[in-house]
Amino acid sequence: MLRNNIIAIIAISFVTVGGLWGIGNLLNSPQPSSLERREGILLVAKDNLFNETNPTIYAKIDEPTKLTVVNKDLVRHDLVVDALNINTAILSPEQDAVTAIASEKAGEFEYYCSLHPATMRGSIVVRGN
Ligand SMILES: [Cu+2]
Repeated sequence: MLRNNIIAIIAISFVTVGGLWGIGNLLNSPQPSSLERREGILLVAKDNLFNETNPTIYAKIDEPTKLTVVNKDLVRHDLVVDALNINTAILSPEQDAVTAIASEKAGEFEYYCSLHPATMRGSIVVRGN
């Protein structure tokens, strides 16, 4: 009899704690991660590519655009745009860097990873308003 009571108390405790834990999760509804809240352009380095396709990035003259580079790969990467003086320096896995695309001139500028320039390169197109 005593043992049954103890088992019941333990079971009720589990239910109570589980319930409180659930309520806690509801109250602290998941916030978007800091990366998701960042406006601007996000480039994710993974599998020796930027955003899977090395996409063309568009920006406007005299309108700085925030550029975040995140290394989600198992190896180191960086992002360099010689013509726009952008260089994140080497990013280890899980590191990120925030910079900006800013240009007074229209044009097409090449971005690349200095460690994997054969596969990780694309264009930044800066256009007038
Ligand atoms: Cu790379």
